[in-house]
Amino acid sequence: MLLKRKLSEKMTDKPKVDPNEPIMQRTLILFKPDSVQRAIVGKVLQRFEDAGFKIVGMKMRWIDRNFGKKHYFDVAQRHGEIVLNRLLNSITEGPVIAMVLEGISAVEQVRKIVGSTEPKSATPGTIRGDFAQHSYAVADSKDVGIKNIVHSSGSLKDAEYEIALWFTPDELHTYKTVHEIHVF
Ligand code: IDP
Ligand code: MG
Repeated sequence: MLLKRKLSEKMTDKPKVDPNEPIMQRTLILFKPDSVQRAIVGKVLQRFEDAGFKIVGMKMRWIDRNFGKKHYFDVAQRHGEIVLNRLLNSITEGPVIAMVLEGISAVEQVRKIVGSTEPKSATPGTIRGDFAQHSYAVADSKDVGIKNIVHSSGSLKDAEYEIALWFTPDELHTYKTVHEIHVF
């Protein structure tokens, strides 16, 4: 009986919220050159807006490799030089649209909406699962970066670093949306 009760309590446990992490967060999104050139920015952005995320900063920028290395500062260490090189080739092949989104647990929630890194493995219903199908194997065979539509910050710490890299404080805006009445 005791065991049963403990099990059911465990099943209904709410996820533990890290008390050190703010509930309202900002995260960085990049519409990579493949989504800009495929003209699907509006459809993809709609998913974040539908979930109630607020755009607090937005710009279009054609970055160079140096800036790309700053943004992807740990990719060589995590995935190797070859992956970084292909990634720099693809992120600099056209302009990107950078956006800062704000909302409840924005870093984690936006990553859920974006889906996992490889489109072929990304779950249907996620952006990468619904708008792309590229695989590591195909990208490797063509010596190109994987076409996965968007970037989103991987952690709160990364988000803070990336937002400061892409935006000055006066390019980020504070205003109210209807979501503050109906969603938050
Ligand atoms: P994420 O974008 O899902 O956060 P990261 O591990 O941070 O993934 O890697 C950054 C980017 O590097 C990915 O979005 C993807 O474009 C590229 N990348 C990562 N791993 C690989 C790989 O194994 N092969 C090819 N490209 C990769
Ligand atoms: Mg990442």
